[in-house]
Amino acid sequence: MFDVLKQFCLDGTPVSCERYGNGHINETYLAVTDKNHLYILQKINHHIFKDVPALMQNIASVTGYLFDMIGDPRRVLTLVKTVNGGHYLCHGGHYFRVYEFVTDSICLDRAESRADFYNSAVAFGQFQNQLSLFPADTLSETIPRFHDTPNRYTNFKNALKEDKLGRAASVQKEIDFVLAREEDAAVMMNLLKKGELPLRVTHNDTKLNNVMLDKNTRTPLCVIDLDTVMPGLAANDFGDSIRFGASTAAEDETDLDKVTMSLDLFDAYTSGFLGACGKNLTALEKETLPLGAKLMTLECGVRFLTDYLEGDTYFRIHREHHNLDRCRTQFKLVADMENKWQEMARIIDRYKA
Ligand code: ADP
Ligand code: GN1
Ligand code: MG
Repeated sequence: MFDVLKQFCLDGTPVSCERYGNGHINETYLAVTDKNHLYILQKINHHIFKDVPALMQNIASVTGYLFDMIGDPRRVLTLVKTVNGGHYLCHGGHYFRVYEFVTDSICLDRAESRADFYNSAVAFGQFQNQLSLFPADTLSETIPRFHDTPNRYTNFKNALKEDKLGRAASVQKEIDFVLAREEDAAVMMNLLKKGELPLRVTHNDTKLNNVMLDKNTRTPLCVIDLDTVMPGLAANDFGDSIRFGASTAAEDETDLDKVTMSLDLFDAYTSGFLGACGKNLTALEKETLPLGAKLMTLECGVRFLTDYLEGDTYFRIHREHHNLDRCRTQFKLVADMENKWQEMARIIDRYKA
């Protein structure tokens, strides 16, 4: 990695470079120089992001736009240029980029308090606001049909038909769960197709560990992991945050009794998100926020199950059946949301004004 780092304009000479973070997609490293300057180095997963130049152009334009607006490198993810003036490096058949490390920050896999989760909602709500006038047509679609849930169903059914590893027979319960919800899965995309929901510039991967909070005040600094910033639905950004952050357990918890969707955390997120960007959302966008939560969770479960059937080629796994464990927590959350549907709608009602 030192060969790679040499090709970027760093403050000092790198003295260490270690694997870092819990992302499922890219390979992330923390690099430190002899001047004690911290950087994030990432090997971009080009099997997933097939057009890296277009991806990096998206990130450079979005972060440049935000920097012009905000002007503080702790409050905007900041790319470090290569010695040749580029935004990324191609080396040995792999693509690399470097970001300024967001200093004096924390990045959480679980909210340690209601306030932490509220603050992550403010971060994503503000991000949505800040990009509300960004020219969406200049962004490339880095992963086509990323949150097209019916298309995720098609991929799932193909994987099921192929059943490459002979795993389908052991997951019949999960397969039935998916198939029973096929009609619901299309509702959001149908509203979009009918022109009833607007496309906005959205983040599309609004996990809690894609937000940096200030270490001392625990208030929002910036949103990171901008690989999937592209036109999308506001309710999906809301929903993906609920999926991950309002769960009472980790995404890969094996004791499903521990996995529920916390209404208290749902309330906290709704108040932070709508407080930050609610004035820009239409009545139907607000009304469909609970549906966004359910469909992002269902879709993610379907994606984990598909990957399990296909032999774990997409999401990085750390143990056998990891994707199946992840799928099961998602379906447990979906079922829990179905039981709490009225309460979720009431919470939205409370904050929508
Ligand atoms: P992935 O797409 O694999 O999730 P991320 O861009 O989210 O990759 O990075 C993985 C982790 O690395 C993040 O969850 C966070 O902990 C850390 N990280 C990423 N960028 C920064 C940054 N600029 N400053 C500090 N930590 C970062
Ligand atoms: C991936 O990159 P990361 O770990 O923040 C995935 C998301 C999933 C998430 C599930 C580009 O997010 O879509 O919701 O895992 N990112 C991509 O934890 O597929
Ligand atoms: Mg991430």
